[in-house]
Amino acid sequence: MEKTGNFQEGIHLVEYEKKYRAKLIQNSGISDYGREKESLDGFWNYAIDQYDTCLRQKWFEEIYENENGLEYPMDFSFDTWERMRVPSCWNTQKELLHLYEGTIVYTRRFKYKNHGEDRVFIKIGAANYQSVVFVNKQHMGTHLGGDTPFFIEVTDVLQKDNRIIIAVNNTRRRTNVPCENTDWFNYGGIHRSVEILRLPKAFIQDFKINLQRGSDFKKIDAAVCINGSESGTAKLSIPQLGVNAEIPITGGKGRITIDAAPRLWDVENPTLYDVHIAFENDSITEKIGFREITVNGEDILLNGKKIFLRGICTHEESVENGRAVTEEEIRTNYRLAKEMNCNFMRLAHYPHTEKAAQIADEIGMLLWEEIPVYWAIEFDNPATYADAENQLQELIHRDYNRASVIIWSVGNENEDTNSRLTFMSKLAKTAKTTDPSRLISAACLYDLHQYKILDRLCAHVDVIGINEYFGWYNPDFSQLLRLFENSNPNKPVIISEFGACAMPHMRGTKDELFTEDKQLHVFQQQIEAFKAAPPYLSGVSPWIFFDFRCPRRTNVLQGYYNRKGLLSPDKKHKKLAFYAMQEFYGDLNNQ
Ligand code: GCB
Repeated sequence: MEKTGNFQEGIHLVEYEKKYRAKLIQNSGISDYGREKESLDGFWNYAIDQYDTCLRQKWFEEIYENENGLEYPMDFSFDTWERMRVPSCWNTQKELLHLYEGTIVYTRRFKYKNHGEDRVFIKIGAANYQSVVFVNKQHMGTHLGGDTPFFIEVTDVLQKDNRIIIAVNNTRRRTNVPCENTDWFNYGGIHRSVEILRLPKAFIQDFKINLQRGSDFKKIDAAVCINGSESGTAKLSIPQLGVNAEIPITGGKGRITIDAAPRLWDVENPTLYDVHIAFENDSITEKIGFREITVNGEDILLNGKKIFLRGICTHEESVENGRAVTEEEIRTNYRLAKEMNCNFMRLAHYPHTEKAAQIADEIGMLLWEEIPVYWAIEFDNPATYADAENQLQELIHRDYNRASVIIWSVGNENEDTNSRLTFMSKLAKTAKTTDPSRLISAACLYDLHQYKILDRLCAHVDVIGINEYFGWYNPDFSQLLRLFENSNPNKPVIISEFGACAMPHMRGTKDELFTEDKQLHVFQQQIEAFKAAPPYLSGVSPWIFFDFRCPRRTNVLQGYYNRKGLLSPDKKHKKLAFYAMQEFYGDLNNQ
């Protein structure tokens, strides 16, 4: 559109975001587990930027003078801004920010000297939701999605003294994944670590390794993608298995199948091997478990043996740190899940930190990982699809080598419309093509009128997840058995959610809503139904491990928390239903 003589971009340009979104950072993953990295965590300067003035007025250009040498008044002064810890969720750091949604501009300086590396990347572990990144006055790119890592090459812009600026915006939007309406709290901030990677000219961008399905546990497939070189030879070694192999690279890619019979990884014996992969001057050492996960008819098989998934759903949250959970908090969750006799956790509803899968590999826990295609996504919008698919790819790239992860879930409780079917079946197919070694699932809704599994997406997944709230949102409990009898899924089904709210410590009769006794009663009925369920029932994962923050839950007992936890928000109090699940799972485990 033609601009008039008094048009001023900084205040008149309505679509100011467009140019930042024109340079999206997508699928930028670098295999980095087991690499040396330097941390940019710590205290960063920040400003609350409710009106997105950083992006509108281009603060990152740091222009203090006009062309006549006259000084401008500035709206910013990076080094004197207040400071906040990175990583963290801003909501937990300052009272003023407890409910804040919008943009916060983060910045810090860092020094850089070349130590012989050819290329330098910055990794941002996760920042919710839109991150516009600037280094030394240049826009490096914009990332969408609140929970997956992204990498930016900064080789050509680095100097001795550097400034990085990240404008993080967690505004809920109709077009985002998830959209503006969710049943959890919308934390904001750079909530996972920021790190620097120094790499040679040619480096291993992607390294994937897994036991080959159907090989009788005797073959390992490995694949590498090299950035910066088309040909050469990558070297793979697994000393404990006597493996020393060469992978020829052509067109930047190579793959190999090796004969090896590793001790299999499972929940009781989570055996991990040191795996080394090298290409020219680059090398990575990762701890890897080898296991096979398959479906046979209505059964899920782990290493060829039928397994029942004794699960629990969990959000990623702690009272103190919000979504930015610490390693100690993750370990506490796993310890409590094991105490409940779980072998499986559904990491709902978005990708949790990569540490979750790394620790699960180590301690032996099976995982379901999920992207936030939750409720009413804008299924007709190609940009929304691209965003969802990118989050899926970034997640798979990040956790492909984690033995603990057995299921990729492409979403939760979406209405069975045509546009949703196109959108989500395409995601399921993408997941399958990117990673044929795992199972694909989604948490679906049953048909509310016929009490039957009818969701058309079920045809596109390996394992069907069904969320049902008999005894709670649907008080007529008898219908659960009807649902089981009516359905003929011909594949494994997991009850991916069931549950009831209870205020920690609140007691009463089993008919009183929000008491632990009512929650226990619902769980007891559910457990009885599971015991009588058809053989296709291959696992259950109650909603949810602990009470979590939720702006939609405003009654006096809820206090902005979803109270369906089996634990209190601080994870210190175990509700009665915890023990019911512990007993049910304990009995199943001993069968
Ligand atoms: C569901 C959703 C979950 C909610 C839960 C509830 O079906 O998948 O995100 O938190 O119900 O408590 O209503």
